[in-house]
Amino acid sequence: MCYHARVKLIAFARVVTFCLAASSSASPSPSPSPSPPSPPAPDAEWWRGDVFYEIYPRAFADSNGDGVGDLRGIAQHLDDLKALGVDDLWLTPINPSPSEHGYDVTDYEDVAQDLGGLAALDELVKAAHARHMRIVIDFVLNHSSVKHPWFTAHPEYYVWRDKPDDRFRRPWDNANVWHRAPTTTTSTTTTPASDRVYLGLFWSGMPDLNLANEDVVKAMEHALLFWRKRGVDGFRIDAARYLVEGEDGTMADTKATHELLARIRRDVDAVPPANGASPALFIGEIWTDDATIASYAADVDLAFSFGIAKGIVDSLADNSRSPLVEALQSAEAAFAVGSPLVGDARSSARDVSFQAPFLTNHDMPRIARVLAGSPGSPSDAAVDVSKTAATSAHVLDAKLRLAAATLMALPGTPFLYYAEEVGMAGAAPRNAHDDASQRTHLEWRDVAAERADPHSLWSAYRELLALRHGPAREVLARGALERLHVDGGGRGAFAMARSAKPDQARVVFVANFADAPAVFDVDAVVGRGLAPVLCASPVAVISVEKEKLHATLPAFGFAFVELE
Ligand SMILES: [Ca+2]
Repeated sequence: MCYHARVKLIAFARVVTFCLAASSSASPSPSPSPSPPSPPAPDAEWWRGDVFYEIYPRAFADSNGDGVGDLRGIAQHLDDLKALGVDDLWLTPINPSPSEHGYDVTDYEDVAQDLGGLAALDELVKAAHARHMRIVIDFVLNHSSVKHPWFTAHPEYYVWRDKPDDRFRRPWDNANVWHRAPTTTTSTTTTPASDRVYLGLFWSGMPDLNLANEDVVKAMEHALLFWRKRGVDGFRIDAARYLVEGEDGTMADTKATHELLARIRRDVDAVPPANGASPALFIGEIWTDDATIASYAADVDLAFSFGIAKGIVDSLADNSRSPLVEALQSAEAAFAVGSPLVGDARSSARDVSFQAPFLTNHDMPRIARVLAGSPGSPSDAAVDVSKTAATSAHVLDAKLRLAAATLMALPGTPFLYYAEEVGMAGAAPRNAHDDASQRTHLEWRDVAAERADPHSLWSAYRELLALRHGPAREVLARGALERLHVDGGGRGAFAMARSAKPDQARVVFVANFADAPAVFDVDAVVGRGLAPVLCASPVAVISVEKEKLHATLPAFGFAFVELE
């Protein structure tokens, strides 16, 4: 559904079809065979320009038929991900844990046996590096499982009070965060239930680690270096804004939390990479407003753009550009110092490429479910062969393509959530806490069918990811973003420019978030009549005349246009 054509619109009609991926010199070929081991020169910020793919390992691919996805299953599908255009992987927690999601860790220096253990991780890292792909793992720094041996052997590793301290509340819902320790018995000790309470921000099963205790920080740094020695390329720091509480009950964004993040990155970076690892990437889960996210720019390398994610999904749910525009305005204010490509000397940390935009992740209803109807509605799973259902399936498909296009048009390092590229909707959640519904099993026969169809959503994703590996790679990843005024077109009409340098080549992204066709002009486009369309939805018509770009887009249509 994407096409690549250079169209000289003013001088004379000339259409030369070419493949951006094949013309790329900026990245390895997306050939499905393993690339020869000639790694590119080490880049301290290798992630800039890459496309990441978040995997929930237990639902991705099962290598041994026990019904549980595992790390060898991921290794077997690296070439499939490479063919899609994925550069690097983020794995949600792989450590031993009593839960399926794994965010309550019982051993920070081991891999769960059902995922294949440490040997499988070593194999996966080696197989990924052979393809120039990097592996980033979830690192749960804020809390452990209540079943971690530390909880009984080292109570000083946790945060205790004689009675609940009501100054400490859970920030997002004001819930109690103090929990009474259960009676626990091990082979050597029995710890009776006491009147003392421990801090557990998320739930009683995940006590917060006392990261003001130097012994705890040392233990966690030991674990980080354990993974680095095995070749792991980076860490997604879970709950990164909640690490160290203030004495007064401040739960988030304390000075001590900033200092801790900066320190562990410095200490890890001081150890040379081993086993083929690249310089370590630290990405923060800092789920809050953009200004606060930006305050972490000196502490971590990348931060997820939660506001942008909501803006894209809401714009598609509401058939309006407004939520996306508001999200971009917020990001512009937070990351106002511009782009490294534009040459702003102050931009080293707070530039636009600090952002890691995405659509949805493992903590959210999947985008295909949100856009198909209200999340949780049991009726959306009903089979309906009426014309209405067929139409809505077509609309959903178009919306998912526009979501992916918008994601690839934005600055920073984009993250996909596994199976978004095949429109997987996940299960209908049974209640508000049923987050397992976002982590349903990927059906590989569905992927195979989508790959075989050049008009499928998977194929659209492949074309869009190719933009990130073609000549526009640098400007899309690191260029400045300028929202452009649109003249006409209704509430769905949207335009922005991505610029490497002022008054030089730039990519203009035009889109229509409404459910009816849109015809509009984009002002302030300095073109010279040459308007190569890099990628576009079907039936999009773009022309450039008299310094205006004229767009005719179907419902949920889009186009990437390169202006020279
Ligand atoms: Ca398995």
